Amino acid sequence: QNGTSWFYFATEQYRSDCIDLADRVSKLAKPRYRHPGDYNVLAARLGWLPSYPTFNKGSQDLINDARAAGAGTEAEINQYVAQALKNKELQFCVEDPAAKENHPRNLFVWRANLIGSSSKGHEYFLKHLLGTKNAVLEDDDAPTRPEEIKWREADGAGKLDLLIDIDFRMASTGLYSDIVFPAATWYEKEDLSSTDMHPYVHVFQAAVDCAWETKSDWDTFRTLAETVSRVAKESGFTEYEDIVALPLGHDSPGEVAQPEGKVLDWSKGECEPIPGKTMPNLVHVKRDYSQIFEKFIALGPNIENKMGAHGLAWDVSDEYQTLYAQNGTIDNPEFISHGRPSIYECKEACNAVLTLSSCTNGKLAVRSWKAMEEKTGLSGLEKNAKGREQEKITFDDMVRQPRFIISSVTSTGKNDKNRRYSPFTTSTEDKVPFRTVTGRQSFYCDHEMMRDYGEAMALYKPVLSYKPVQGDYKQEGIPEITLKYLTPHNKWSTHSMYFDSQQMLTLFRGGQTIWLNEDDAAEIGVKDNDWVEAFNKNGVVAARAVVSPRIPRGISYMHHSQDRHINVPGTQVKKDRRGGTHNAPTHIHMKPTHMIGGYGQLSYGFNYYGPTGNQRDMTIVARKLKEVDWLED
Ligand SMILES: Nc1nc2c(c(=O)[nH]1)N[C@H]1C(S)=C(S)[C@@H](COP(=O)(O)OP(=O)(O)OC[C@H]3O[C@@H](n4cnc5c(=O)[nH]c(N)nc54)[C@H](O)[C@@H]3O)O[C@H]1N2
Ligand SMILES: Nc1nc2c(c(=O)[nH]1)N[C@H]1C(S)=C(S)[C@@H](COP(=O)(O)OP(=O)(O)OC[C@H]3O[C@@H](n4cnc5c(=O)[nH]c(N)nc54)[C@H](O)[C@@H]3O)O[C@H]1N2
Ligand SMILES: [Mo]
Repeated sequence: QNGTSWFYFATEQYRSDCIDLADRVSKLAKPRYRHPGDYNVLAARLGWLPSYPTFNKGSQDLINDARAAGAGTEAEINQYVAQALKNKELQFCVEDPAAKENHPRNLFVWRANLIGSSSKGHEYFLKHLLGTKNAVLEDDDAPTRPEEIKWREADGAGKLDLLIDIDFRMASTGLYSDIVFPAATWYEKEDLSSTDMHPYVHVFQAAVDCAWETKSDWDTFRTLAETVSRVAKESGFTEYEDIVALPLGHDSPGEVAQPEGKVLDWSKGECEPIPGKTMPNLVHVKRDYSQIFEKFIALGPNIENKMGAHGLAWDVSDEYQTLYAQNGTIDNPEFISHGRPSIYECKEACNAVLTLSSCTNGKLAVRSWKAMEEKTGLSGLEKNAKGREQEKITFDDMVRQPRFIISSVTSTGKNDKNRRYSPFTTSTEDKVPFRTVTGRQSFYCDHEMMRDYGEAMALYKPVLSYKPVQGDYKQEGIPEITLKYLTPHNKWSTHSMYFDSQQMLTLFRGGQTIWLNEDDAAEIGVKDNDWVEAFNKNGVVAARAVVSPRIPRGISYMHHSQDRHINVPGTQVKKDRRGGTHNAPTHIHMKPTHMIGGYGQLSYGFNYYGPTGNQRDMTIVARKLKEVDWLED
């Protein structure tokens, strides 16, 4: 599931989305909808974006119903599901996100500080997802009600039953979680790291043992798998047939499923619902909760023969075979994974990745280029991995020193020891077609929705007109100023990390700050280091002012990202509420054109494509916080 859409609905932000798309469309077009959430419903329906929880009925119930109605094969069951959707006997959850049966219930947060750093619309997370104290000032005030989403009163009880955090810091997410699993730091565990910031892959190693109950992320998930499997056995909840609605993926046949970029909505009778074509693929998966652990600890059969990326696949069977000896095998005749290569330990899992990845195994890198040659009819691509066929980077190699990544088709660019990576060079130099509708770089994009929004060609678009607060929050004798509100990345932290380390706290002010232009600050009687509160309809934050001529007039800057545990006093605008974080005044804005799918480069790719959680074009009201009240709880 793409995060932006998931959180937009799970935190009920469609209720307060102030963007009216009537202002945004081309003067020559008639927009389908005015509310951005409606476009996301369309995107779920037409297979452009994933959408989870998916249907307002559990998969097993759905399959049982289909069988009772005479469906036998998977194709017949899919047909049943498509018809049930068409007849409106079945719904996508995004059509009714506030309905209890459509709520997400469990959420694991791992390697993210969701509630502190990434929660755009932070106060709505507190209100609707967690059902806890929050400082949302004005909710349910979207200027136009959605047409495709059922409007219900929000009960404010919070959707989640269980929030689990896995972290080595007690960050904001931990503060709000039901359970916190203490994680090993980078010097207490074995792990791999690679990034697009440099051309190396390197390892983490344990310099010291894990403190007390701390575990590596791998061991935490393995322990969880073991526990869930045990409980599944005890409770008899073992096998489950799941139907996964999979969007039309980039580099799959689905990317040419909706030709000419025409938007045809089966729910409006414009076409028939056909899985994988006019709606998502429906993929059947058999789950057995009693076997999660057995499967977790071994390398399974699905990658025994072929692996690949970007619509290509190549033989890995010989390399898979080497893992039997390298890692040893799972030895338990009762397990489905009996006799398979072990990935029980972190290091075994790391070595499985290194052995099977075309970026760390030269033989497979060459095969990946061969697969590309076959697909494109080009020759000579193999040379990109030249000289490295014999290399097989192992964990222990990298204990000695980090290693250069081997060039493979999994990236669009080339690199070698004398050349830094740069994207798309396989296309510009080797003539590998760009993965677009045309196979070329596209400047003109003829999808119907791109044209509706006047964006078939790149163009300038003015700042959104964002709705200011409506209520009267004025305070006698305290002047206010309305400013643009930007939240760029912090110079004194990496997201929320290191912000609260003693060294960093002594380097700059030591707490939350908001940067103001000196003339703007003077206008509201604020001097450098004074406390201010900044609010809009989404929430309120309290911080010390950094008054600087480097900030242009009319703009305020609050760095992303701080946590809710250092200098978070009460506010005047909402008396019993603490001023939250930089994300308290933000709100997710989604751009409909980012949701387009089923059309070449405009197709969904997991972790690659989908609407961004834009929080720009925001304004706040800033004023001096005369009284700094630290509140009692
Ligand atoms: N308003 C606003 N909001 C933003 C942004 C913005 O510019 N403005 N930027 C956005 C962007 S670009 C991003 S990338 C996100 C970042 O958002 P997040 O990724 O949620 O932010 P971090 O604070 O980096 O959270 C990472 C957490 O993982 C923990 N961690 C680190 N290593 C490990 C590990 O090995 N194991 C475990 N279990 N935990 C570990 C850290 O302690 C930390 O708490 O925020 C987004 N939110
Ligand atoms: N120290 C530190 N380094 C980091 C990170 C960190 O948290 N701390 N995070 C890392 C991560 S995950 C990311 S994504 C990157 C992010 O790094 P960048 O992409 O550089 O992002 P920002 O710092 O959020 O914003 C960059 C600039 O965009 C300007 N800006 C805001 N709105 C607009 C606009 O509408 N138009 C234009 N043209 N400019 C605008 C802001 O004023 C700001 O100066 O940084 C990475 N590096
Ligand atoms: Mo980022």
